[in-house]
Amino acid sequence: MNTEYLCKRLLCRICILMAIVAITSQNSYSQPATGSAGSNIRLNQLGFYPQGPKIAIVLNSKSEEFYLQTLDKKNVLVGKLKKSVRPGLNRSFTDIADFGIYNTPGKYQLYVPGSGYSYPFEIKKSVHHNVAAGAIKAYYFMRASIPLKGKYAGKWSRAEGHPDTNVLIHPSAVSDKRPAGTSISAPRGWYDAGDYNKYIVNSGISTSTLLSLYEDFPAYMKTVNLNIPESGNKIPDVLNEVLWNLRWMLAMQDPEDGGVYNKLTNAEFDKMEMPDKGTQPRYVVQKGTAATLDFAAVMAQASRILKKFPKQLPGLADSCLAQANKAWAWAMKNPGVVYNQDAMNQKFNPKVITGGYGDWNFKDEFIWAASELFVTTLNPGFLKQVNLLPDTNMPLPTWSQVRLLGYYTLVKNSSAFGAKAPAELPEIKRRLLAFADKLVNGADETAYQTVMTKSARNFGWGSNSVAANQGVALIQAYKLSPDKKYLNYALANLDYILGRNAAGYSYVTGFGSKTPMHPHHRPSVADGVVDPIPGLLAGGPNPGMQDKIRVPSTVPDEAYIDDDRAYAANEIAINWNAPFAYLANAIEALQNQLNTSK
Ligand code: 9MR
Repeated sequence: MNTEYLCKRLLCRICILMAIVAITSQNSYSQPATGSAGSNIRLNQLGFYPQGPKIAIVLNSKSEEFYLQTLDKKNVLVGKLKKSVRPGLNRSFTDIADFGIYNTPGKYQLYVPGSGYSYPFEIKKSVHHNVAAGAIKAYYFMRASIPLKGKYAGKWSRAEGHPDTNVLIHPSAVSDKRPAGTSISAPRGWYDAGDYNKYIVNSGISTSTLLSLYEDFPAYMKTVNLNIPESGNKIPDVLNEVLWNLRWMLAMQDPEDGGVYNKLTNAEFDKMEMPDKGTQPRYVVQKGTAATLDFAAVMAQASRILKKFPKQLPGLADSCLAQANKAWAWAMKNPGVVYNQDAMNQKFNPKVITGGYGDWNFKDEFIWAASELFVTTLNPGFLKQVNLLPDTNMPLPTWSQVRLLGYYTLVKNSSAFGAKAPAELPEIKRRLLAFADKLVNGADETAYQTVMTKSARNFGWGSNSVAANQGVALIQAYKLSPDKKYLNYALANLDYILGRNAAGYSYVTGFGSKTPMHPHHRPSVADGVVDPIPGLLAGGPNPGMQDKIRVPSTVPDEAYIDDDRAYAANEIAINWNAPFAYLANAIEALQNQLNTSK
């Protein structure tokens, strides 16, 4: 920061302070007629931390000023709107209302003459606590093989679906000991998304992201109570929830050879009906290298985390590590087994047309699994078998690209390595910070002042998970090098998800003033309850329209529709909720730390 910039900031703050004094002494202020709520003022619909940044975006403003008001319209601050440096993805400039200087807790709204009022929001400590917990509780609602009781599920209680105790070995998955038609038991797990199938590749990144949330913020996560059946059993609830999926995953390994089946699935998607109505035969389908390595990574990570609970979970950490080792050994022997659903369907019946999660490149899965196994065992042999730096790319994590999950794990656990630290470690740390710098660079020039809105390329299928995963990457950088810019831009992406965006939605069901009411999610559609299951992150803007449902605008960040047929923009999924849950809880944990360290 240069001195000129600092002086300008100081001057601006003094102006705003003077305005606060003038207005609070004046108290009631004459108002033009009420505008339409929320229409042109985009902000985090839940609110802001007292000491944190506070930004709203005003579209098509005719005013140069904004007013921060109590809900009975008393002004507490007037500020100058500032034009965005660059236009948005729709080519229009926005106006930015920065009221970060105001830090008195309470309930407020923004008013912009000619534009109207924002949704009401709060300034308070722990402002994201409930949505952060809700994002994890959402997994309880996604559980297979258990009835959801009213005590935990409220008006969304429902019967058990998919017991999965009689699962057939699909012809693509036979082995000597498990010929076609053999039945195995693989109950529990989370439904993947709007559908009722369970996919190992997608479970891998989702389960690991929630495990990392606990691993990175154990003290805070011990305080998050989810009111689930296991609550109070002396295991933190986030881990209780993870265990529901982990125990299913453990059953997806062929004990004979260590290979892991890609998925447990129907041949065809269920209808838009409640889970207990879905009674088609269930299959485990073909083993594959991606599934097996993702499994190895998750089990290795789970092993070192669950080891801390020997009394509550006797033997489980050891079983996880044993199964991780077996999976690793299978993958070393079978390093290139692709899951190509179309090719499989040429050869076997029944044809399986549920989600593919097909991946053709396993370099990243090898890096991730080797990193987790190394960190858990401190046996450098695992890392020697992979190339940790195959190129200079730093790809944001997705279900098909997990390299950075390995880097995060190596970096955050590096103090335990001693002489066993891999030679690549300093370079990986350097790249992680360079990646974070690249993310934040120029975000302040965008129309929404976020990393997410820098590029149209961020807006594909599940775009909201891109915003969340960018936030996770920034939190990793912040843990490595506590520069506030990383934390603030992580928070800005959370603001994006919760309403500071072009479509004007808080994209999380049940949290915010304008939220998805019709997600592509079978229970939410079929349960007869008006409100969808809460805590679910909608996929988000995606101009691709792979579902053929026309979105109201093809401008990338506007391409969203709240329609339950629109699975390419309005489905929900475990791999989208997980980085969101990580981001929201991490921000809460870090804000608490900032408060207590004062
Ligand atoms: O999230 C997946 C996305 O990256 C793919 O482009 C898309 C098409 O293959 O599939 C998405 O995953 C879906 C999965 O295949 C089945 N369950 C629902 C998932 C979310 O839409």
